[in-house]
Amino acid sequence: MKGRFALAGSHIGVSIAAFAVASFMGVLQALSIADISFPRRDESLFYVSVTAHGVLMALVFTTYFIMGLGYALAEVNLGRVVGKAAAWFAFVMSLAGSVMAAVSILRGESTVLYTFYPPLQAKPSFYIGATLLVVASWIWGGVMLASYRSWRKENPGVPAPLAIHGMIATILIWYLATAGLAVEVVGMLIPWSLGWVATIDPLVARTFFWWFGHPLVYFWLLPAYVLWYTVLPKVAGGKLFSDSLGRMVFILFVLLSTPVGFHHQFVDPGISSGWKLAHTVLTYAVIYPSLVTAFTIVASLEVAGRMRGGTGLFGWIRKLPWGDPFFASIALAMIAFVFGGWGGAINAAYAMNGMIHNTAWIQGHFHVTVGTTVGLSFMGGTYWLLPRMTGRALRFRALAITQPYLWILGMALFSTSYHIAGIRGLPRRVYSASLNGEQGAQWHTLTVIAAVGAVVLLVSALCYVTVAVATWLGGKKGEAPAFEFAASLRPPVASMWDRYGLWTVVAIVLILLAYGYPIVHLLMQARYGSPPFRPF
Ligand code: HEM
Ligand SMILES: [Cu+2]
Repeated sequence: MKGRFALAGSHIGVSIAAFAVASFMGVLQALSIADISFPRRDESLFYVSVTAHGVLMALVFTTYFIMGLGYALAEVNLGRVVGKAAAWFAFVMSLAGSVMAAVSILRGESTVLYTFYPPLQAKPSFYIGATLLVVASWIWGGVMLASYRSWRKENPGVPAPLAIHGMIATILIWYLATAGLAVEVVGMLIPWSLGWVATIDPLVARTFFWWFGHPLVYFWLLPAYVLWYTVLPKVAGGKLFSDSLGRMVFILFVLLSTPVGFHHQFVDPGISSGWKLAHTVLTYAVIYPSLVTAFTIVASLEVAGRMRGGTGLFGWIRKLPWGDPFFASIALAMIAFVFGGWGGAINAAYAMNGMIHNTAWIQGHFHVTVGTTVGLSFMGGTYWLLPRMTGRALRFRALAITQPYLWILGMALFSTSYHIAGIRGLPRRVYSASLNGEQGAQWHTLTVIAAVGAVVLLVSALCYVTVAVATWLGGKKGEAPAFEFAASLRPPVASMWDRYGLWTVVAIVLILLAYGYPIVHLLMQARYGSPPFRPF
């Protein structure tokens, strides 16, 4: 790893390691749900595994990749990372926190699933470990913003490079989101797990959790969008259709990501239906920037396909570089998002949510969205980043190019089956789907197909890890390819979308409007606490 990318590389290394471990767990879980036996299978191990897999995938794999990508983009686009000592300190702190939480889970002391809903109670080391990871990510955000400010002083009046604009939006969303998490974890969960207070209010805790939980989705998604907007059109051989639309999209996410959390709490009592409806409407509003993204990126790809000589209504599609691992990963990630977005719109519909709430549909859904749209974008991103950061050519290119197609195949089997099983009433997070007679039999075939999909996913995951590790350690050394970003059809112009301070204030006002009254109202009712539960 070249010196300037040591920071980015270390983060991406941790992310790949977490992904590798968690992939094995995912397959065992899918086998278990399908009631396929394997040595040492039991209920308690299943829930330890689901907790570890969820945390490692959704919190560790993603967050470390995002931090690494951010540092790499700052080096390349801003020519600097300001505050490297703080950044390394944060890296060590985040590692310490992640290891603390992971050990606590693997010892079976914190089987609380990755949503850690009370009254399920974990050991303090789980919550404190997670807090260290989040505080470290705040420092990462601070280092990124300081790097931007330092660049800004030397470049007054110029709009930030679009990749940096997208990362700044990601960081703003992260700060706004984790404010809710901090209230829940520091204000409620840690004192309760330390025994300082005897009971906890699950509904209040869950409300603060989902203040954080939905924007978390955009914390994952926006860095993927950064790759889509700024790298994909270049690799495809074309231009970005509109820089201004990209800038608008990132800011709309800053505004709309957070005030929507009640769409996860439709079945919770104590929150009035009027407020649930208000969050539903805002949720539909946050679909808009994703639709604009779909339009802009597909238009950019059409520009690329035509620049490569494609003609006719669809002829340009065949001209795109489907044999490039980065391109294929991102293009397939985008196709997955068509289905993910469709499912998400169903989940968010106040009335339809009742059909799928807490069913297997949900794991079908989020493996398409975070598991594929985000996950596959990050895997593709690794294929783009590693040769540029290390000066080593991609090893086992054939594996790298097969890998995204395998992932989509595996996910089609896995996710479609769980979607259908969910509609047929299979709950999520079950040790075995074959618990009840006739209905169990109906579910069983679907869960077996999902398990086959999981095995294909594991093969794909192993291809990815093999390519990454082999490139890193043994790729052929040579001239590192340049970090090149897409030019837009029209050059970027400074606009209101660059006014980060203003938009942050508007976002805070929206959050206060969406959450202020409902939270005060909740707290003013008679509250009852729950003692801790530890089923395992
Ligand atoms: C090798 C690929 C993968 C396989 C085979 C797999 C399989 C599974 C299975 C079977 C479950 C349990 C579902 C349930 O019972 O509710 C699960 C849960 C989960 N997975 Fe995956 N998964 C994979 C990749 C991913 C990726 C890439 C991500 C995200 C980046 C992810 C995030 C999650 C999350 C957040 C949970 C929920 C944990 C919980 O309910 O607390 N998975 N996975
Ligand atoms: Cu949500």
